[in-house]
Amino acid sequence: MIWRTWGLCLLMAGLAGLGCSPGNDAAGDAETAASAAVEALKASLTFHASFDDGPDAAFAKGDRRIYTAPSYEEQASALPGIGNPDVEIVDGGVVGRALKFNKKNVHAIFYRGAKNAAFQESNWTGSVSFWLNLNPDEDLEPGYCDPIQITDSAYNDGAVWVDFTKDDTPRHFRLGVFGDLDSWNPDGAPSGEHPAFLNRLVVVTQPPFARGQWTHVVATYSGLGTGAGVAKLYLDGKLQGTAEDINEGITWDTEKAAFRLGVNYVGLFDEAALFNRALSQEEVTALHELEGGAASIHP
Ligand SMILES: [Ca+2]
Ligand SMILES: [Ca+2]
Repeated sequence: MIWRTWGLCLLMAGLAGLGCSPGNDAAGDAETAASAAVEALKASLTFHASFDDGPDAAFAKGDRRIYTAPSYEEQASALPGIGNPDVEIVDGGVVGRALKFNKKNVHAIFYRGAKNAAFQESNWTGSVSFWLNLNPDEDLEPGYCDPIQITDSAYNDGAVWVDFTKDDTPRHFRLGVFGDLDSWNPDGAPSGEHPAFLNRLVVVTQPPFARGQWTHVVATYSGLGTGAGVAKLYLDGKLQGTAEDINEGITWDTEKAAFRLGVNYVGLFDEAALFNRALSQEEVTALHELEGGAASIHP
């Protein structure tokens, strides 16, 4: 729209021999671009859990309810609600209230994934956004921790996730996006050490997380299932790295597909949002700066 307006402007200027205002008002241009980005976010939002009025999503294209099962092996027995006494909703979120994991969470706590994440087997494209508040090195218990996973099965089989590593000091923060396991790892070699796994990850070796401070995480993914998938990780609005050549196919059992929260996590978690597009840098910036969080971009 901006370029079209400019083009029209130049045309008008040429015809009338008059100056055109946009170039004289850089602040106005930035404001227009930011409000265009907010409108684009609004049109692409598919899910938002604020935790301000309880654990169910405030906006969702699919099922709004949160579910809990004792573990992901027992996901089929999940019931609505937060069924882990060590997870509660507290004041002091990045906006309003937030989810607090008091102890390492080994329960399955999740939202239904397929519609909320706008999944499709060919050209799945989207973004996930959320905020964390923890000191990873002091607060997490031993082992890997995945603040979010979007998958029907596991981290290595049709999944988008971020994790904190277990053996690094400080713990590294990583983005992983993988299609079907038998496609990217046909030999069935151990996934976590596989070169095709490690070379794919976006790794932040000195992540900025701190207790008492909210850090914004956005992961975008596009073209999954087309043979040319791409994924990007942003922290506090800044691009950290890009994973390219995500070539394998991705299939889901949509009944099992879930937006998993707080896998082995300890700390605060807030403002989980999903979009049906890979957000641009401008849109990630606009999302990062939204007053009032994603409630202000409900369609
Ligand atoms: Ca909140
Ligand atoms: Ca699959």
